[in-house]
Amino acid sequence: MNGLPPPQMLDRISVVAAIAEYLLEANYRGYQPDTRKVLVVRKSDRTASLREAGAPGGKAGQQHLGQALGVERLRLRPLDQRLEGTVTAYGDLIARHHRSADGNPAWLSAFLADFVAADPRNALPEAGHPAIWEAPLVGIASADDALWQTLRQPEVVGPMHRLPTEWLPQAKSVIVYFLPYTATLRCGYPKRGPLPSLEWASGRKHGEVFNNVTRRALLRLLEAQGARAVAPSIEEDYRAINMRPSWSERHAAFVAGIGTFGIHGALITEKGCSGRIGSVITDLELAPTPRPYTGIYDYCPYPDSGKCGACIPRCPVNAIAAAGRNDRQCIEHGRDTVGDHFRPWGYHSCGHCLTWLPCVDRTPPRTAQQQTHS
Ligand code: B12
Ligand code: SF4
Ligand code: SF4
Repeated sequence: MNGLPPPQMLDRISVVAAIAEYLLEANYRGYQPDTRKVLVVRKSDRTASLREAGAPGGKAGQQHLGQALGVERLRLRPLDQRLEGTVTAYGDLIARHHRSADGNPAWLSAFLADFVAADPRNALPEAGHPAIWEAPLVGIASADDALWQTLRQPEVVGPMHRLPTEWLPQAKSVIVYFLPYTATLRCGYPKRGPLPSLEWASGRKHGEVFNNVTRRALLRLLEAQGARAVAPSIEEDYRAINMRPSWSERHAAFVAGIGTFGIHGALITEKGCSGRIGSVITDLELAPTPRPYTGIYDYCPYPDSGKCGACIPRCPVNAIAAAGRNDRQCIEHGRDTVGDHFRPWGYHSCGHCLTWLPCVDRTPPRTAQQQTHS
């Protein structure tokens, strides 16, 4: 297909991982996925028996799923019964991580690092199942930080951006993490041409599924410590209208001391910009991470000195310019050009501005030359 080798067939591990994920979601309070989800999520694995079998919902769906997997009777719990207190795939990991009474958030970084390293879902379904994410960077912001009000200004995000206390009335802290792509995914991205690699396109899709799993794992960890917690991006009433979200994880990361923006739009952190972001609001009092910057572009040399600018010619559709970004061009390229190319896999979205630039895996020096890393 399109000159690219077909992805490898689904194997037992990824089927088990898909079911484990489904069960976790099905038993997470308030989250009621369709039984078809396992089939839909794994459509990209190109397993004919799963794909072609069709996908009814409800009881028929469960029976059908069981048949497709060669299991005589697959019993999923009714969605209205929660498995409170039972062991989850990461239950033992949660049991090993306890918060310290002084609000030091180091236990959160340790939990997330262990989770990303140990969870089998941090893997592509394709050949060799390489890991998608490395250990995340973690930052904490106080729910009272004055910047949350600033984000509501029209030129920043806008009035639809909700305060932490509008997501969780008792909110005290906002936990934000940055998941860096592994070097395998980053370095496999083509240096030239308009398209990402198959692995990157897959990592965009399955990596965000894993990001959701991570958000939920963090909720579970906090709940196990007796705290309340909400992950706005997976809440039912989260919205992004005209590309303006009711909760911006990139801006939340800025507030939590994780990094500043680059002119390409992505957040640049000490581990670079090549990654995705997740966040959880909690009523736990945690020590905020210092913000070692004041300006919104402090980690990108271009606005101050005109140096670097490597992301401008790297964008295949000229969506990045000194004068600002053209988000429509970016959407059309990701949806139409990349989406058409990877249609049989159901993948889309470009990542040129997260690869082969001086800021992809580090904060560039203020006088960055036009050089490429890893
Ligand atoms: C809408 C959206 C898009 C839209 C529009 C992009 C945009 N305008 O931000 C489209 C579809 C084009 C898009 C594309 C991509 N996206 Co997108 N997208 C989002 C989404 C849902 C909201 C982003 C947002 O807040 N937009 C609002 C506008 C206002 O943000 P902004 O223009 O960047 O903000 C500027 C102003 O605020 C200004 N500003 C002015 N005054 C002040 C004052 C202060 C104090 C501050 C802080 C800022 C500020 O500075 C900012 C930078 O210029 C987030 C998920 C989320 N909920 O956070 C993901 C997200 C931003 N996307 C992400 C990614 C990875 C991508 C893509 C690489 C696609 C992909 N492969 O996944 C491309 C990259 C495009 C690019 N160069 O940025 C990641 C970013 C990771 C990172 N390292 O930063 C996010 C966070 C998803 C995630 N959970 O990880 N995306
Ligand atoms: S490539 Fe250079 S100019 Fe572009 S965001 Fe990164 S550091 Fe800034
Ligand atoms: S994701 Fe691709 S199209 Fe969009 S701004 Fe980045 S390089 Fe350009």
